[in-house]
Amino acid sequence: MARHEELPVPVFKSLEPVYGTGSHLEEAELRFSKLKSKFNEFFGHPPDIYARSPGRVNLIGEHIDYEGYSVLPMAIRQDTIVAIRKVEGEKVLRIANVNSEKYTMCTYPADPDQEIDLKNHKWGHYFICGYKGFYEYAKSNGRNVDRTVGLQVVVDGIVPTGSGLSSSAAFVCSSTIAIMAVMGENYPKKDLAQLTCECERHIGTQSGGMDQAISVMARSGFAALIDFNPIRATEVQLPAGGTFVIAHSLAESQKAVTAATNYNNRVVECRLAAIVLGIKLGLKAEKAITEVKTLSDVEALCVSFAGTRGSSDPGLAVKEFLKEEPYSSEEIEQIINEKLPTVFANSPSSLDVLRAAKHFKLHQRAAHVYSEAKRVYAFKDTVSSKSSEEDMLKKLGALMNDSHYSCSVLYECSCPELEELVKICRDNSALGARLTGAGWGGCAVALVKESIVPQFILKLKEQYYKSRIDKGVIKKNDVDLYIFASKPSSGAAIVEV
Ligand code: NG1
Repeated sequence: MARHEELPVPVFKSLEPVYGTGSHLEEAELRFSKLKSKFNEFFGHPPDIYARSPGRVNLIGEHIDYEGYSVLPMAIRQDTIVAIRKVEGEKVLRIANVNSEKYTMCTYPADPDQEIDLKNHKWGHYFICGYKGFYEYAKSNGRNVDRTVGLQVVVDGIVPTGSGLSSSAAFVCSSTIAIMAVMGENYPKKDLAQLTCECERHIGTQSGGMDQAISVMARSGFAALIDFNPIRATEVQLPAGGTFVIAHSLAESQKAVTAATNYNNRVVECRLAAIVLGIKLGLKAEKAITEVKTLSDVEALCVSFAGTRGSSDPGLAVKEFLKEEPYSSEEIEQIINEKLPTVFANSPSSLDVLRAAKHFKLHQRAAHVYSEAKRVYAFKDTVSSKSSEEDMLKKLGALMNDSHYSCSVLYECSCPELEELVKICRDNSALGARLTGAGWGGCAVALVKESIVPQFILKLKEQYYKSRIDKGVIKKNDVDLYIFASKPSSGAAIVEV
């Protein structure tokens, strides 16, 4: 039997296989019917087809997917639905949103080769990522698809934006799949995971692939260990007595806007750390610059160095060869015998990083990546071990706490609001709590014993959200949008209703 990631995206004629039964199904039915009438309002026709793709919460493995390391997320119930209709001969893409006040209609030419105007950020750009990605994939696989067809689109997304729950990937994946479906195509899920990861980079972030992979490949009831190169998802059954509670810090992180100093900055720092380590461990500078892209590329060298000290921890090489004080550009250029803008000449977004950076913290970033990569396997091994559930939950919580410490202190992707929230989670008996997703705002995830979830949520409402409601940051009636328990949900689907 084919592994499930080899299969195409499932096509359903009803909503139950995606949303289950009960209140979630009722909510989905309402959304689909509202989406259909909005589509009619905008375009005077019903859509041809729908595609949906979920957001995700990353349980452990932060900022390591782009370094080639496995991560362990689960899909959440909140998703983006894209309703779409093909309009032959119109040569225009019209992208509307059910929330038309916040997201006004965007119009683009029906041209798969168009460049995305990054200096002028628009919400519709994420759809264009999917549009370009679909055609890039079709072209490289010799598929003959009409390149001039017009599209009418209405989007309904309920993954909170800027929250570290992958609203962007949910949007890019549902867009790509909707376009693919309306064009009469369907590709293996693992190819879609790869192509959506690559095409989201058109927005200017150097995305690692976790979000798209879990959004496309998730299976209801399971978290997944996601490996890269090649992309693969292995189901992970979580212990029944623990629940993951997601809580928004209410600090919005605008990843695309802050990329040069935050997300892409870390990608560049990791690459530089990897090149410097490679050189210190014996590679010729020229070879290191051309061949070393990620810290996983030099892991074997680091491990064999550690072997000389009776260890297998790549972190030993970090301690030995990367100084803790930040490096200036000049210091790195001296070690690698090349100008930094030359190293990154093919990557405009990395050049933006170089222009914005004052210094580079190579030691801290590499130490985070190698230790976080180990924690992912420790998490996976704990879940599949024979320990008692009590012990298992304790260990998972401790790993989450260690991950948070590393993100906060070494990777510096936390913020004061997340620190306060994580502390409140721990003070209220969470077994572990950490920031999730890119950080610099967005959500925390806490592992909580199933039996205390309602009290836990209540306490957080009192201790974190009440003062923010009083200050008018959020409305009292909306608080359940910002803190909720989550079970692993299903991945992307095409819906014909
Ligand atoms: P979010 O939380 O969606 O901003 C981002 C990246 C991931 C991963 C995490 C950090 C995108 C689309 N997603 O996630 O690939 O690197 O940060 O672990 O860029």
